[in-house]
Amino acid sequence: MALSSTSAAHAHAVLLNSLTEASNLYPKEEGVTYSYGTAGFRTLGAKLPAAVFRTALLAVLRSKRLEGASIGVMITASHNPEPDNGVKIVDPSGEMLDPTWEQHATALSNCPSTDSLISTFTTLATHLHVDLSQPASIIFARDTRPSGPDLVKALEAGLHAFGDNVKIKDVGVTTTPILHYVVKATNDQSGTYGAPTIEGYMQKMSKAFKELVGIRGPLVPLFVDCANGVGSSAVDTMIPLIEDVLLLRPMNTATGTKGALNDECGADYVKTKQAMPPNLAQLGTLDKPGTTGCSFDGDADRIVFYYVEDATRTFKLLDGDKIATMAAVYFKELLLRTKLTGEEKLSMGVVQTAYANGSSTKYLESRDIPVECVQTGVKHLHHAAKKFDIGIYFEANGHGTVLFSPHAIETLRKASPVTLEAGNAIRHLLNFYELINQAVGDAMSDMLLVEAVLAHKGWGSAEWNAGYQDLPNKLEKVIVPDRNHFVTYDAERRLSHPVGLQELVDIEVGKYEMGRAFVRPSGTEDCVRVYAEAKTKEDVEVLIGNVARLVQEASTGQSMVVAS
Ligand code: G16
Repeated sequence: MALSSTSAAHAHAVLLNSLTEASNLYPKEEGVTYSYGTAGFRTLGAKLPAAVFRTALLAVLRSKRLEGASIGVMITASHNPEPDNGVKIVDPSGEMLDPTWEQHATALSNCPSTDSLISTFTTLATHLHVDLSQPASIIFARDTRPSGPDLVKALEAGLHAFGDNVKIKDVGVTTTPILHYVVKATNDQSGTYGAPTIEGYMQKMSKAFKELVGIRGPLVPLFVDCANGVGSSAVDTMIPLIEDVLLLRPMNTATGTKGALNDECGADYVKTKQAMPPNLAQLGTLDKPGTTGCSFDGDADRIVFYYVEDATRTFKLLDGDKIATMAAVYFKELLLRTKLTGEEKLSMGVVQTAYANGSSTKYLESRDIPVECVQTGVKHLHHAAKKFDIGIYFEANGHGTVLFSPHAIETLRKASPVTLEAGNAIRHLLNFYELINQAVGDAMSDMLLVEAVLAHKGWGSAEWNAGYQDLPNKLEKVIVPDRNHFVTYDAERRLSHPVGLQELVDIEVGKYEMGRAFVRPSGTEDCVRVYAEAKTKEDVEVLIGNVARLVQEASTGQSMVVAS
């Protein structure tokens, strides 16, 4: 029943009063500026309560604007060090927050006082056509960081301030991709995506994985470095569901040990250092020929694999590029085998970022697989991948997934296979669709995707790695007084600011065979990232050192002279 205008005004006044009281308990610290970046707000956990409280307000506005659709809120700082934390909003489809709303999150979080917060909130509600009397639904979760419980309190304070027309579901301590899945499944009107629970997700994945492996199992056991993070609970849940086809051996599961999260372990460590976690190396975990390991990051949305090469005893990394290339070549084969033609023919492409190793891009292009380069950040890759019927996107750091368009699913489900082989290929593709998280990259589902493809190919890690050789490469962090002075364009491959720096980088890059380097401000840490690759390791070391020095000089205002 519609409220009379007097009671609507009264309800509005009560709401603003309640928000005011709650907000007074979470004042914004002076001198802190929040920016909704690559993956939401990220900074020291101790500095975040005000931003989390205000994120609750925006999440409720978004849900009300979308007629009560469930919105997700994840409290995590993923790969960042343990004292950091973060918060991000998940849209009803399970995807990242609509980018046009990011500025509203930033605006609310930076209001200096409760008065300005309430005034910005009401302005936003009007401007965004939000009916505040609408119900809302919020689903949230957190990772294992020590600052998590206090941030959950801040979030709940914001949500409870709206009274009982906000439905709240706490998924608990879980991984980021599980939260994305639960949000997507909750909003799925058709009810076909899966049960909106952790168990529902695990059942769906394990069933598809076992069907894909079939008589090819049992597979070689796999060591899983959980980064001492929340991924360890997801691995524990998965172990009994698939142990008859694949034994998972979890490592680095010390979620209760202070300071252990992401410390000398996890996907970011392995990718950046190009080495396995020291404790795995010491234990000789991967010494046996044919043994493979993988590392999740702190919230289990990234994965990289590795093994020790028999002949040379050297560490070999299989990163996001290697996952994308193997998946692309295999899905292309499956698509050919379906024999679908005409309107039923499905398109496929790969989306990468500037960090993709040059060899991976060449490898895909040489196989006539379309490749697109976009800026860092899952939201950009996800968006670009949706252009294809089967869109494969991975960042080199191991963050990614494979998206199937509604057209692809409908076509595969309705197809009448012309041969047994075509029928099998269609069945496999549909099982991969069930296995792979369609909302966001998930270390668990990507791990099973890799294992299933390897099983189908009859490959071990060495055969997987043989596709192409990575160009030697290196990634470095440079701490600068203000990373916002670094502005990029061309999918972050070039710099427009500081003026003149790009020209100096170009000159440096030009000195090395197959050289490439770029500079970009991080969206999740207070630093500038420098990437370089070249034909030899020695060249990479010199190139990255010189570019990092140029970045330092530019950031401290030392004169930049373009040498002739
Ligand atoms: C987040 C983003 C990724 C990005 C990474 C590093 O990952 O989701 O897309 O690659 O940060 O970003 P930047 O270089 O801008 O700091 P995660 O795993 O930390 O959520």
